[in-house]
Parts: sequence; structure tokens; C-alpha cells
Amino acid sequence: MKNLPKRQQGVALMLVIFIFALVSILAVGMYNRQSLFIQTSGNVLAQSQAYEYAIASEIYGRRLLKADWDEDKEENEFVDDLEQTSNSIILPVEEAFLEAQFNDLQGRLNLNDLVLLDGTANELMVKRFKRLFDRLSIETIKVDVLLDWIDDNQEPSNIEGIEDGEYLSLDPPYRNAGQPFKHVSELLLLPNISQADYQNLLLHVSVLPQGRVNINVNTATKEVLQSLSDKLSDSQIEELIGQRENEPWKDIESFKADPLVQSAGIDDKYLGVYSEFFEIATLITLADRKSRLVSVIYRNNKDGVMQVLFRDQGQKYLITKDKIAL
Ligand SMILES: [Ca+2]
Ligand SMILES: [Ca+2]
Repeated sequence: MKNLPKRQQGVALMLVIFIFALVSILAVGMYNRQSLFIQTSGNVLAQSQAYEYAIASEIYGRRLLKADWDEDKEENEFVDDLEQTSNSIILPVEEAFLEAQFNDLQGRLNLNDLVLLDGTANELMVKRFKRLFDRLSIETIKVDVLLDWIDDNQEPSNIEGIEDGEYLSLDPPYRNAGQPFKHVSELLLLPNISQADYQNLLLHVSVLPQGRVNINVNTATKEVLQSLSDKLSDSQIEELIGQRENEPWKDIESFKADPLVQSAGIDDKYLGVYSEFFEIATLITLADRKSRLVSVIYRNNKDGVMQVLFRDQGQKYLITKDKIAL
């Protein structure tokens, strides 16, 4: 540049600075895109890794259910109690932290059993649900509203029921289902239900096939047991629970023969001592992210064969039981 006049040297310098600036802008742009790409790939990788851990937890859970069935088969005594399902487990795994619990879905009241297969109200179950709602102090939703949600007629049940007429006057308007519940979160579609009542109910109600599932008295929650009669006091319920912890009922006859059950006048209809529907709920924490999976498992009591009925990654309140470390 020595031989160039001063003016031209200045132009060349400006050009160099301009090119340098341009290259820097491009480089920063490329760097940003690259880091975003690396972060996105990292997220996707962590997500699928967490999902694989959750699936592994489900498979392990299914093995436990099978082993449990095999044992019952050997003894020819099909009984499911709370022994294996009363706690949640925590387990550190490579790079992640796993929390999981079993839920016996037959320890809860099946929403779909509010209605019989012929479409009419199941009065015994309606009574049980009303007692459960009283027991849990559920105020923002009425049992009759649930009943009308499922039945496929348009006549409101009793005084508190509501049908399409009410739903269509809501903003936005919609219709009720007129069919069995498909998922427990449908409860949130019922007008005015509070989040607190919903969460409270989640632990005591289930969504299972209509007209074929018994309530397992060995795994029923305290509130569900109490819903079987209005003659059971708190202390009597505690006594019953203490008894079943010592020795679960082997069949429904021995449950019926219990003096406490007799004095409470419990109707043994839709009651049983074993379960076929379970939930395996898993929460994985990996790289500061939470990944959730709830698998609903059907274990056929006749042959022990298992089916995953569905998998749900959208549930929030998964781990509810006391934790034990493995
Ligand atoms: Ca109705
Ligand atoms: Ca209806």
C-alpha cells in the first residue's frame, strides 16, 4: 500500500474493516445457529432418553405384576393387597433420577359404574359415590352431574343433574358426553369443578370398563371403604384397615363374615379381593427436565397375560405415596 496515494489507502482500509465486520456478523450468526442446534439436539436426546427410562420402569413393573400373579396361581389363591403398592420407590439411575409407584385402580370407585350397561343409573354405585363425595367434602361437583355426563338420555337425574340444555347455555357452549368416561381428566369438563376437588377425587376414582370391574376391598382407599356404608365410624374403619394389614381377605365371603362388615350392613355387590387393572406411574428427572409416564395395565386374572391399555405423558400429579429408596 506504500505506493498508493493516502486517499486510496484509506479506502482500502475501510474495505478491510467492512469485510471484517461482515465476516464477524456471519460468524456470530453461524455460531448462534449452531448452539441452538446443539441445544435442540440435546433436548431431543434427553427427552427420548428419559422416555426410555420410563418405559423400562413400566416393563419392570409389568414383570412384578406377572411374578405376583404366578405366585397367586401357585397357591391357587388370587388376592391383591396393598403390601406391594403402598409406597413409591426412588432410584438414582445413570444421569437421571427415577420415581415410580403402582396404583391399584380397583381400590377406587369406577366412574363408569354409575351407569348400568342398559343405560339406567346404578343406584348402589350412586349411593357409594355420594358417600365418597361427602367424605371428601367435594362441593363443586354433584354425583348426579356425573351420572348425566355418562348416560345417553337427556333427562336430568334427580334434582341436581344437568343435561345438554345447561351445557349449551355455557360460554363457550358444548354438549355432555352421553357415553362412558375415556379418561379421568374429563372431570375437568364438568361445569364449576374446582382444581382442589379434582385433585382430591383423582386418588379415589378411576375410569375403567363399565359393568365388569369389582372394587378390591383389600386395596380400597380408606374413603372408598367408608363409602360402602354410612354406618362405619372412623374408628371402625381404622379397625378394618388394621385387620386387612394383618391379613388380607382371601375371598369376599370372609369379608362378608367380618363382624364389623356385618354390623355396617355392607352390600357385597361389585366387591372383590383381587385386581386386574393397575397404573404404573413414573417420573424421571434428567438434566433438569421432568418426564412423566402413566401406563394403564390390564392383567387378565385367568391367564396372567398383560396388556398396556394406554400410555399417558400428560398427567401432573404422579407420585403421591411415601417414598422408599431402592
Ligand atoms: Ca340423564
Ligand atoms: Ca346424559
